Amino acid sequence: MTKLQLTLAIIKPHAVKNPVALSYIRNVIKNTFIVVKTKSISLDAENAGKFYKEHMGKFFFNRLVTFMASGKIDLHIIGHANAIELWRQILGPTRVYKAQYEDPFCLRSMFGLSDTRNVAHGSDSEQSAVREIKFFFPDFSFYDWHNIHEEGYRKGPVVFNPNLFQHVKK
Ligand code: FUP
Repeated sequence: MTKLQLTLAIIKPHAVKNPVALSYIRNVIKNTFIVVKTKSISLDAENAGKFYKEHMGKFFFNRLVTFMASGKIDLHIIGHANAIELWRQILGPTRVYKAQYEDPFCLRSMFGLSDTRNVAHGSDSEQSAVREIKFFFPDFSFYDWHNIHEEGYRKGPVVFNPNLFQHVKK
């Protein structure tokens, strides 16, 4: 069985505030991926800017940073054999109007409000996933994940703990 790949999912503020969107997205996540860690935080503008530093200087940078600091965000480290690509496929295209045209049932089509308020984030490569997971979960050990935990999550049994919104080994 292929090893579990990890990616970071971020549910953005407008989706966290919308109970219908949030419960739909959470169901998709927990039914499709192994949820390894979950936390909810408020990001300040400084850290939002650091997270999106590759977009510094772009026309939408200030809007993006202000938006990401406008309310709570939910962070999930999620695992699947093809986690990075699969989560981005479930999200759909970055731009919501493009998403609605090309893929009407992706998350961004159904719950996106604009190119900035586009529901959720997904890491775009293994390298980004490592950087982004370390950014938000500095205590998460990739060494322990690969050497101790991954096999147990992959082979199971695992159960979903709705209070933690995490899968846990049985
Ligand atoms: P993605 O990898 O799908 O998150 O897309 P990008 O890295 O291109 O963009 C990162 C974030 O910038 C998007 F999630 C939202 C924001 N953005 C805008 O606000 N306006 C744009 O025109 C494009 C992106």
